[in-house]
Amino acid sequence: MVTLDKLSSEELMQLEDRYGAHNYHPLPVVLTKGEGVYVWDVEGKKYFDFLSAYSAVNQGHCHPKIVKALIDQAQTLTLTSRAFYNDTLGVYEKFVAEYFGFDKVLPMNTGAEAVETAIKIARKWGYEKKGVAENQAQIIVCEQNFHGRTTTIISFSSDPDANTNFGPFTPGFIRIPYNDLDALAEAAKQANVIGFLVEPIQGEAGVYVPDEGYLAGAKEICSKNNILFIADEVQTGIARTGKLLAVDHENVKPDILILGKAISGGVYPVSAVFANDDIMMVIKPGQHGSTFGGNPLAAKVAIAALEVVTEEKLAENSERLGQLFRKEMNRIIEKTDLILKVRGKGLLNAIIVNDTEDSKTAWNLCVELKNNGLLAKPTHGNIIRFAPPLVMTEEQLMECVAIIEKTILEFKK
Ligand code: IF1
Repeated sequence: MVTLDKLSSEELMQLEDRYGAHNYHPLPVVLTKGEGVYVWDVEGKKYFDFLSAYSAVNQGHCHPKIVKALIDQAQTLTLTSRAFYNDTLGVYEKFVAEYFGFDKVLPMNTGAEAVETAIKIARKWGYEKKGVAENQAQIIVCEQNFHGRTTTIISFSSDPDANTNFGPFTPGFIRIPYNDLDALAEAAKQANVIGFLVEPIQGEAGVYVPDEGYLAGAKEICSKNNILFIADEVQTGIARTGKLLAVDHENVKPDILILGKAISGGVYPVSAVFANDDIMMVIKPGQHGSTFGGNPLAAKVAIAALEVVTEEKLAENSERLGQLFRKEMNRIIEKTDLILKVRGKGLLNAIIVNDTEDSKTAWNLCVELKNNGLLAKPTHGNIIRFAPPLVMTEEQLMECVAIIEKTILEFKK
């Protein structure tokens, strides 16, 4: 019999391997505690977290204000369902709609659910406002997109891992190259197009930052063709890229905005879809929903998490430290052949390792970074994503740069 408080990392990894589905391949580190920019493994070793739970813990691990909101509300009322009103939902909806500048919000729980919700709203708008013929609506998406794991979302993925043997797929999507306004203009001419769903920076594709002007140009093409610009900011939103939203870099206002992850500071699953009334009001009672969406815990946690973003000026810090980080990475790149380049915005960055996509070099580098006290994860073979919590200080960032520099310069393939 296993007792739960005395297990080693090795034993805990074996438990996951034996009893959990093998849908992940984690780095071999077993975490037990987090605080701010740090996490600790079960043997007590301390690390800088450079993943931030895929940008969900932008406010830092176990932020006291967010945790307090969770605890206080958990002792009062957790879930009513939407069959009844409660005294937190409306307050949250007003707060968050004003925070992001939209008439209305539709609360959900996970990022994928919010993307599904946006697709449903856009389609309904297409039929009822744009006048598209029944079941003919098309949504434009991009190559290398990542929007989640549901059957409809993987239907328009270009990643074989995401969709092989998961068919049959949901029709109604047109895939075009990312960062290609000509391709968008061309696709926009096709019949029955009602939306363009896009990540302002492609995360899973390896922090692929589009050319300046791409988002503004895309929005313009959408407006001209009466197509909804749907921004998936699940990963890029909430100050991650140096502005509250990544679209803010180009002063673009999406018709539909999708948020998740850090809207709760990683404390509780909260996602949200925003739109103005002319779009959102196509959804009537009974046509969409979720048992947990917008529940009192989620509402209180999200308000606290967003207050932290403002109070602690996380967007400004992300912008400033992001500039410094890329400058330091470029300095290191001068000294080595191992890293080709750094790219990113704010504190969403990636370095490109000089090796083939199927090589183990990026993975092995991450193992060495871990041994040196910094946790990051490769994406797409030879790319390493660096996304620390946005509460990091300059001094801490420079400590991290030193770890990364030492690891890279000492690394042997
Ligand atoms: C996993 C990446 C990050 C997202 C965007 C929707 C969702 C995501 C733009 C769905 C989720 C995740 C999920 C995570 C890995 C991950 C990821 F590597 F795939 F790209 F963040 F970096 N839209 N992103 O990035 O949100 O349903 O998961 O709440 O383990 O699959 P979700």
